[in-house]
Amino acid sequence: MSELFPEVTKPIRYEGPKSRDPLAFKHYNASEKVLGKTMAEHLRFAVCYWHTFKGLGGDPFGPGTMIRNYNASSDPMQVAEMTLRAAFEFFTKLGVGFWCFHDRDIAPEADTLTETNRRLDQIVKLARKLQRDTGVKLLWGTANLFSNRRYMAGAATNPSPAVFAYAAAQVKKAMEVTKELGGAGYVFWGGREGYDTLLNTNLGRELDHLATFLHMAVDYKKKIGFRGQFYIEPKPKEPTKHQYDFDAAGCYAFLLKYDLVKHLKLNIEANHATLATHTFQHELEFAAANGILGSIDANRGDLLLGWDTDQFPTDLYDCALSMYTLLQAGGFKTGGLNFDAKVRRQSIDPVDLFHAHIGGMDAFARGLKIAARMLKDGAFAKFIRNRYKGWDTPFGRKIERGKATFAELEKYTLKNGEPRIQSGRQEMLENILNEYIA
Ligand code: XLS
Ligand code: NI
Ligand code: NI
Repeated sequence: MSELFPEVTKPIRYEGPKSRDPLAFKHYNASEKVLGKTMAEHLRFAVCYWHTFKGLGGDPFGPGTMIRNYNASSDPMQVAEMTLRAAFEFFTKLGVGFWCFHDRDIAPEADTLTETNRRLDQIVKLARKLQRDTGVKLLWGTANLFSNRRYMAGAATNPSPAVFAYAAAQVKKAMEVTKELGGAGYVFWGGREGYDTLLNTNLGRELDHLATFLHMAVDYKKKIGFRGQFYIEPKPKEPTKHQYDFDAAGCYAFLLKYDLVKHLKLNIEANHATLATHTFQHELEFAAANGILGSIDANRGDLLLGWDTDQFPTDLYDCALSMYTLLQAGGFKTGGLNFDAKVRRQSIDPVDLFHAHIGGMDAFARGLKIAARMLKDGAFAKFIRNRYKGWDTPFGRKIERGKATFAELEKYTLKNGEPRIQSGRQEMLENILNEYIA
């Protein structure tokens, strides 16, 4: 097979902000240090397999528009192999350190589980070799528990224990291959874990089943000695009307209730935050505040469309504010920035995949640099510290420690009268933020 990306003859290089070459980085300079770490170490970019190589531009109104040379065979396993080779050509030319996949993205499902697993093993063997040859690593693996018709009513939350069992078998295998490929993590995204109508749903029972499923995965992780981090990926809806992993707060409550919080962190996706009517930064901030910030699916939605459009991230405010929260939380440990994003239906050329990823990587590199400057200057941190300074007085501390009573606070108020209030200065702070973005 010829190369998939002949128009990209050499790896994408950093040329600096003055470059006008659309196939060069203007801001992402992998080895440049920011706050003591290289950009590559901070950002840990990953390319996702499903959109980038399996997505062909189809939408509910029409099939795919993109013709790729790695699909030019009637043998599905040959296609799988050619796709994997094309993917590693892409990772290497782009210069990313990581990739992510679903089991069914890399090897097509067969008629029986035995044959499906055999196919997966065959492709995983090649993936191992290509990883070794290129140095590209696996950020996380996952199982597709939503495409096959058997999962139409959910996987772990299916009304049938036989479907639950099938899903368990699939996840067992997906965890094994993730381990074999040295994956730094494993993601649970509940594609159809939710409901379309409560008229046919036992919500409480389904939630219990989901927790049982995750506990079994935790046990199996121990059993096989897989040391990667488990993540759960919040999303409020789509494909179901209501997903159980609705948002960061909903996931946290679920993990707490079922004693899973020490086993799973969150994989926060920007577009899912939008669908949950939160900002991307809010979701990250909530996860960070509760010690469950794990990894990021980097993309963006379209506020006018209202579904998971999975566009490439280009919004500098989002990139800067998300990096600001991430840096304050200590950065990624096992996680990274996975581009869970797809090029638009009209972007039919293979080179469009480069433009998309270069733009996303540059946007986050700028976000990182902006966030680092905001942190160094400490303008927002100082403002926030000052805003809460009453809590640093003996009076505030006593309340924070839980040592004060309502009666005492009533006494304090009767004595001191009306509290002095302060401006929130939102507009001033927004103006300061704009100065950093510029
Ligand atoms: C879909 C999800 C999916 C997960 C992986 O909306 O974002 O792509 O990241 O299963
Ligand atoms: Ni995602
Ligand atoms: Ni998504």
